[in-house]
Amino acid sequence: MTEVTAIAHPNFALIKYWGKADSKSNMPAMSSISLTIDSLTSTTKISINADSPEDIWMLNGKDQDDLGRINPVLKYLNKISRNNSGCIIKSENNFPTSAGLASSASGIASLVISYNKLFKVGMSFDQLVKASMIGSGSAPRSLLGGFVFLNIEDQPNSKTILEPEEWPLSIIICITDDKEKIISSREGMEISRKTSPFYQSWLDSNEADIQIAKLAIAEKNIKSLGKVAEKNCFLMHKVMQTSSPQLNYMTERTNNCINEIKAAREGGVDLFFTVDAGPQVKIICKPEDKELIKDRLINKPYVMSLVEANIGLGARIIDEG
Ligand code: 2P0
Repeated sequence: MTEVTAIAHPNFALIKYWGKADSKSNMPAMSSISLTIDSLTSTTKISINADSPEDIWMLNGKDQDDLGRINPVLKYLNKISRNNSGCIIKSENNFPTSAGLASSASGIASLVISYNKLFKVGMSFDQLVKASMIGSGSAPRSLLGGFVFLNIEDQPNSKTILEPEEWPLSIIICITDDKEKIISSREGMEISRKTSPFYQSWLDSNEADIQIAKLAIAEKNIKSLGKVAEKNCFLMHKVMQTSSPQLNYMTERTNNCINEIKAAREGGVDLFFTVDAGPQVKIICKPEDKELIKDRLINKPYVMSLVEANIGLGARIIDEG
């Protein structure tokens, strides 16, 4: 085997992670629950660098001068596999990078899975979780499909709590702006942890939100899941907006989009939304309501494009040779 290609999907958190317990292992300070998003993909092709022990990383066809957040992941993987070879890593995202669409989670998950296969490391699932977490605190969620619970109590553990086919919801992603964000999530989380007066109450509310969301998912109750997901999302943005400097990932376009979605809900459509560290709005709805919601949004001046998705599978190998 000289080359392996893996694919992973981003995930959108319904109960969110914003703040770290430990910046070295990149361990989140709270548990989270996410949905894996099938139509957005990160594909990573990895091969051995026969010419040098250096690692080379290309992202979306461009050579990266700096290995950035993949460097500590590679160091950890090299250590546990006792590998001294350099790698050539080619990553492609079929969606905007660093724009609040969780590209680092899917990018890192696909890297870890492909490395494990190429070097026949045979990592346990716990090791896959640890390796991905070093690269991105939300990446262990992209290892798996469906509704995923990343529990940080004791040993961090990621598990699917409902498979994609068990509750086939639709997701509509409203891209309102595809520019890269100015303050990365990593930087923003540290700013919030150190400065927001609401950070402690954000931490304190995590356990209750997790329990409510888990029950709503088990009951497949879109109304109660939506209620807790939106509450959790707004508290995270309140923490961001009360940080110093202020972190405003939501824009006027985001708010316009939310108002339109709320109007659809008031008109009787079962749906809810969430917004991450970027201006995009993610709508979760029943498949039969998807077209109606798209029709309401498609020609709005604050919507650049709409992307449809279903709940996706976990990270997996798609080619080896
Ligand atoms: C989440 N986000 O739970 C939250 C909601 C953004 C807002 O996880 O520093 O790229 O690499 O662990 O995982 C985005 O942060 O940050 C994120 P690092 P990551 O999805």
